[in-house]
Amino acid sequence: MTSSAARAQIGVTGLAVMGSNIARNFAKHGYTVALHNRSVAKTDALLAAHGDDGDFVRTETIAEFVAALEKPRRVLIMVKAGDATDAVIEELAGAMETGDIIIDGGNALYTDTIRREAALRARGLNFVGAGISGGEEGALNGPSIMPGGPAESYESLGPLLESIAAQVDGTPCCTHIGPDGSGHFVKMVHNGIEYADMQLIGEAYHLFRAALDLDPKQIADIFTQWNSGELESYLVEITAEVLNQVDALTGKPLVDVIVDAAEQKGTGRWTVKSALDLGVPVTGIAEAVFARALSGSRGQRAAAVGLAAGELAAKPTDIAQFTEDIRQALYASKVVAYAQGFDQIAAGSAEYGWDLTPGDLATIWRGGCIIRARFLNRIKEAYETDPTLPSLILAPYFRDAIETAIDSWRRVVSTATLLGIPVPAFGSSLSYYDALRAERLPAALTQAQRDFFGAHTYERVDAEGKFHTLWSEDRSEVPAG
Ligand code: NBP
Repeated sequence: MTSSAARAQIGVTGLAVMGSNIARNFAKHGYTVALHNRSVAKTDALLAAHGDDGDFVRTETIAEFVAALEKPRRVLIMVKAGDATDAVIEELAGAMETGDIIIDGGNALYTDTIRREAALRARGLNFVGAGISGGEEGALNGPSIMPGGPAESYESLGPLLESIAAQVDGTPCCTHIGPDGSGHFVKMVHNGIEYADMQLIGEAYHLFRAALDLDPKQIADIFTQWNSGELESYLVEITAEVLNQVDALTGKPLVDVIVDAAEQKGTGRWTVKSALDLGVPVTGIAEAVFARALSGSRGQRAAAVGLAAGELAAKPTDIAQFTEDIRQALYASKVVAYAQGFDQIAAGSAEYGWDLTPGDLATIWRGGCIIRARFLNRIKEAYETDPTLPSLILAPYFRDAIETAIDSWRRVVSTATLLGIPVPAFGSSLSYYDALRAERLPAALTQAQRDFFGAHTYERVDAEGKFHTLWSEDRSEVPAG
């Protein structure tokens, strides 16, 4: 650790778990990193433990911190998202100069990022809202980074970010996403997909236990096996590790001593709220968020235990077949979850004029982040072949995969229902698929009802224009004008 003026290529303020690991990552890549934290103790703790990782500049005040940076200055904020981010931005902006770059690497709500970018642009500063995925380990060894903001700031910032990002097949898991809030929007949807993926894995696990009476160790072996096939992914890999874990206190599988009430920190909820505003059916993500909420309704659940289940069917006897059915159902449902997430990204892009490239996102999610998976190569290829795909499930590879999976998928959803085992994400994904491929939907009846009680009008299949029926009179039909 040395100190001299204006020589650090990057500054990191906010040195908790994420900030300290990203600062170390920059330093390990040969950059001089200026360090700052509200309380100096964290800065000193980082230097004491990892000062040898590279060249750091210790600073105590924002003025010292800004003075330590070469121009244009690049400052990465890694503080608790929300008011803290605004407070830090305000302090930094007062000390920085035209053309300097402030990067928010926290989990900001994308509408906050849009607001902050506009405000800082008006003050001559570049603001980059960068989604960063991968948790502590990714931050240190290579995260997936989704930077939004002005394209010109990426020219100066991009090479640094790309060098510390995860690399897959020689390609960094970082690219300029688009203007203002697009980076945080994409990170938000990424987290939503993560929710869906985890819920689907949870449902597969629950079926193994409740329908096939397998124990966690046996299920871990199945997930390990799956991880060498088309389901290969970080989440499937860690699921096997989690299920193999034994509780040191009781000797039981650790998963059995963990309370079955899941938390949600907010990004899943944000994804669903945004999808509602955009009118995009992200049923898999929504079911995942609601499933966590239901699991957390512990009082209600305790009161409802033992309610009638009705007559339940016999459990499957062909374990190998049903295991394969679950694998297929998981894969097909996962395709649906990603298809819905990419639909939301397309809708956000259109709404905010971001001109996002879906294939780029599949590329930078292949490494560093929680949803990294072999399967993302297929998504990348699908969008490279046809960037205007109406839905991912229409890409030949995924259309064929679902065609292969469909019988298994139906068996899993129907068997689960007959056994009284909840599979909200498997079930809603299958219904979504069936609705999307249906020639006619009951929405015609909905439109008729709306016209009946509210004169909302409807369109006809055989004529242009809007129509209204005088329902309670002679049922005659008149153009709505
Ligand atoms: P936290 O979210 O726990 O935030 C702690 C940091 O914020 C400390 O450095 C703290 O300073 C600073 N801070 C707070 Br709190 N209020 C402040 C204020 N008013 N002014 C200045 N600094 C303030 O840290 P984290 O878990 O490392 O996450 C950092 C960001 O990265 C968050 O936005 C998070 O959502 C995001 N993120 C986290 C993960 C993950 O896996 N944890 C993954 C991806 C993104 P102090 O030391 O003085 O209290």
